[in-house]
Amino acid sequence: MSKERYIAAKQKWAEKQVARGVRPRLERAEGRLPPGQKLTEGFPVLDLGVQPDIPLPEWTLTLDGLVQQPTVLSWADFNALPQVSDVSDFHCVTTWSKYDCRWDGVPFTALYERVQPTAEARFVYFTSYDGYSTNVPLEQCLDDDVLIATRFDGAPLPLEHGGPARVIIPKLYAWKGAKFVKAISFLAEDKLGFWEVRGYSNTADPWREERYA
Ligand SMILES: Nc1nc2c(c(=O)[nH]1)N[C@H]1C(S)=C(S)[C@@H](COP(=O)(O)O)O[C@H]1N2
Ligand SMILES: [Mo]
Repeated sequence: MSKERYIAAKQKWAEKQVARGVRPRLERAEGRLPPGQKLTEGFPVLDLGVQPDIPLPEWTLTLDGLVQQPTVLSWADFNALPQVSDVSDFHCVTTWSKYDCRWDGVPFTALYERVQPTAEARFVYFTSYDGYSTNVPLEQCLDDDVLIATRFDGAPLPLEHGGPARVIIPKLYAWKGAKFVKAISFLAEDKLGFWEVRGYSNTADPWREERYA
């Protein structure tokens, strides 16, 4: 994990804090839909058939693995962390995309700062309250558009879309973003998640159509 990359992410995040509020991603106005995707106006729900309803007083987010400060955050602790607002497009591997999703929540970089991963940490493994899991390289989690969202389109994140908190990683297919997130582990070696062990791509770049391995 290069320090430079972390600092660059922090700087972009700081600029976003200054701008605050919503900043639609206009950069991709041209050719905005990734190959093989269709635009949807609705917001389909994809899950494993279980939507775990965790009462907020019982909700925790565990941050562990190769970190200097292993932490279990309560809902209050989590919401006391720095906040960010971001608008991004959402691409599901089943070929639907949704434009201009507005997410509010805690930037991944804030969690990174809180737990201070060791130099050995290079991968992140997410687990969820419904038994789901997924994995992403740490560098990609440090992009300024990666957050743990608690609000969608200005309202608390509904349970069906992963409330109370879900991971959003706009540059990857949406299965890389864990709904109902419960734990985030920092690892030296990559560890495949729920769909990754079932043949989905490990890299999941919608612009390269990395759907299945
Ligand atoms: N915990 C959990 N997270 C998950 C999933 C899941 O089944 N369980 N499905 C993934 C998939 S395949 C997609 S496309 C998105 C769907 O998010 P949505 O239901 O809000 O559209 O969540 C991802 N995160
Ligand atoms: Mo998906």
